Amino acid sequence: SLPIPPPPPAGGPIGQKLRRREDGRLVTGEGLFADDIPSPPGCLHAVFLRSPHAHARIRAIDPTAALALPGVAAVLTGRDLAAHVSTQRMAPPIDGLQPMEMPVLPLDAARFVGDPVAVVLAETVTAATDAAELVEVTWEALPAISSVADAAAPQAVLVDPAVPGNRVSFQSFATPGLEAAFARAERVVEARFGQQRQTHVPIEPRSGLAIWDNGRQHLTMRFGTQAPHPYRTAIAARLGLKEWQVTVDSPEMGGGFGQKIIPLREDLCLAAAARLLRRPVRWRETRGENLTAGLQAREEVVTTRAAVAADGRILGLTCAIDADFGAWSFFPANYMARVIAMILPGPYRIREYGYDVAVWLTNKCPSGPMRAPMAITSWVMEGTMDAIAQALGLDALEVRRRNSLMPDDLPWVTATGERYDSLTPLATLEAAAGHLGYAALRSEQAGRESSATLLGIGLCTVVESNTYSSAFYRDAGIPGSGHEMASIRIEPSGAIIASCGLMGSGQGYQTTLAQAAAAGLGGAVEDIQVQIGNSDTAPYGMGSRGARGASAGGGALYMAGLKLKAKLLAIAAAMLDLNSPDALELRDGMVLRQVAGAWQESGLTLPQIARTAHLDPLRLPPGMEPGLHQILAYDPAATTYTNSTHACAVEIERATGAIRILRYVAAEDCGTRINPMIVEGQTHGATAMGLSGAMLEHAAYGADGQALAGSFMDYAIARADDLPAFELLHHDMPSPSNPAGIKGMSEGGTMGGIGALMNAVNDALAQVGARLDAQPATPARIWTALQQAKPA
Ligand code: MCN
Repeated sequence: SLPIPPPPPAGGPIGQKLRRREDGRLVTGEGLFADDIPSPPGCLHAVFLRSPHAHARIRAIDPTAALALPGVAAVLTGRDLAAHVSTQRMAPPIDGLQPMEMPVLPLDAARFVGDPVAVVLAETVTAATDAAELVEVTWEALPAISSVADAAAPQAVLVDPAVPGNRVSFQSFATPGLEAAFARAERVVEARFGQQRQTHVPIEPRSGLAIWDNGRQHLTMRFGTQAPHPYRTAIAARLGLKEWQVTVDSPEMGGGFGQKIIPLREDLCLAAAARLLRRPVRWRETRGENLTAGLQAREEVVTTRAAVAADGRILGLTCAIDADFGAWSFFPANYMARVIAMILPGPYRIREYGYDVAVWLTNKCPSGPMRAPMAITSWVMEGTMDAIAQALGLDALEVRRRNSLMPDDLPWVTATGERYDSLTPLATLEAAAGHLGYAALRSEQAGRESSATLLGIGLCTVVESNTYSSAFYRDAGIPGSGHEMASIRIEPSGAIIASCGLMGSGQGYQTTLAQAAAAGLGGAVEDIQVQIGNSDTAPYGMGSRGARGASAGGGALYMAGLKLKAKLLAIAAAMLDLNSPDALELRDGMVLRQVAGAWQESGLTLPQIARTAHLDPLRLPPGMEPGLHQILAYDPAATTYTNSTHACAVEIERATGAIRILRYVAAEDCGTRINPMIVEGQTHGATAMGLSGAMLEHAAYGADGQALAGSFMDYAIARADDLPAFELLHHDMPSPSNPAGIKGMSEGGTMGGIGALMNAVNDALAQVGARLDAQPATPARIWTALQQAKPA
């Protein structure tokens, strides 16, 4: 990777609370989302026919009646498409992973309720919907696997014939001294943590348009995607096209949360149908499809065993993770479950550690990455801390202090090899607990014995891994790169176009990426236009995911800006007849010159230099290329780790189990903040997502594998009045491994929200001897736990 340049100076564009430039068009209804794109002439509408069975053999599909309906152009099944879209093989070179293959549409069997088995293409959505009802499928229902217990049962039916015992991966790890740590423990404390299946719920479901230009043999995909280039690479590979035959042009995207990174099967069907039928094809996913057949995530059960000394210090820790990945995973399965185990020890000095991670297949919606795939981690670690405090009769905050990494411990390499070079967990813990008024709340709690409500205090310190350098992929054993490419182009008028491979779904990149580029370049933020989302005009990049946009994308643009500034200053020196640019600086688009130690305006502006570079090249220094375009690839030196502490107080009504969040504080360290206002917005959103999952959301299935949450009537998400006002504190320790000191941050709030809420609920329930060992903490479940605790 490139040498790390100096950090941006204070007072520059980085660190400014600028308002989001994109909001004007978004809040006035002028944003162009996929479904707003007018239909090109001849456009067909796609509707998918989906399996009503959790598991069933497809004996035959008869489209005759459907094809007879007016306006129906085609019905395509897995067998029709097999020759046109290659099968996806999931076989990353990871220990313990069973390879799996998935055709674009199933050939022989449907594996979950909602599995697409045919696509109907018609002149209108109504005709396609009516026709889909007329497609006759001869099903032979098979026994369905609806839980890990079913999957693991002896003689269980196989979800995928290639995966014996339904266990798609298993990984195990232990440090050599683990057993000895347990042998010398004063106590062994065990705890269980269950998390329910959830889904991403982007406000805009998946939608898009595929256009095949037969003359040019060229495909245009107008789908909202978080990663235009990997998306294009995958589409081209699956359809047997060269990447220059595919343009991915993402319109505005109404939320992604990990669901819109790679092309899913519907996207591929649209591309293949457009090419086969030589007509544009569009699709708008329904909410029901999105909830049951988009992608799901989070269904995991984790048990921990902590070997502890009498003072609460952890001598050794083990965890066992069972993850239910549904019928298939669109990302290497055991990476996502193993990352929970990898970062579980979080901010604590745990030298002896071991894990077992098993990933199971069931007849439920396939899994994929969802904001913080390791979301359960912080609750597990921090819930274990609370269990230790309870078992030993110690204070929960004190147990955390005793185990916390101290500033002198850095750099710290965890038992699993994660290297923390800057982390401030004790500082965020003290800040959040202090701001919440921890001590006063503890006294208040003790005085509530006869009250109608129970008071609970939840603490959760998060270590969020993000940025994910190329070294991370190598160490995790999965193919992948962590680099991002940036391009900054300055046109003759001085207009600046900044670009990289990210695509936003609400992160405010038009603003933050312009700030990062401006900080490097010395241009004014308002003179920089950020153009992203088009695979042909943006340089190849890995896209927006894993909280890497700010550090990798922002870092790349900052560095490209610095390089281009060096050229601008060299040109300025030539224009000013100076021998060297050493005494020149560019700030806000103006060239400054140091004279007798003071900076003075030189009279030259960035547009004047740009004009010279493009249109008057003979004035350039000898040998310099005309023009102003810098492209640069930045592969981050390391995975960054961001820490935060979430602390909340909740009140639980004993008679009903209703929860009210009284106070919510989060103290965070994400290094240099490009835009503090956007960081706060992301913290609000991520924390809301965590709280919503911990309190309400459940992609529930029946014992027969039937999907039970197909609308917002059944799948509850938090509304504004379910959520508290967030009190945010910041503690910024710049990352030494990032050129601008940036760490990512947009997933930690989800981890902290879950942990703080669940720990607060359990802290309240502990007053009466009850505990919830699984989310969601709905009033009904809390009430049940309270009833069961009564006799004790
Ligand atoms: N930021 C900053 N300074 C920092 C860190 C971040 O100013 N030190 C800013 C960034 O410039 C960026 C935003 O905060 O505008 C988020 O940055 P980062 O944490 O790097 O995350 P990414 O840009 O990689 O975004 C992806 C991340 C993920 S993984 C999911 S999932 C997610 C999320 O962002 N999905 C979102 N935030 C979302 N927000 C919305 N509205 N919608 C989604 O689908």
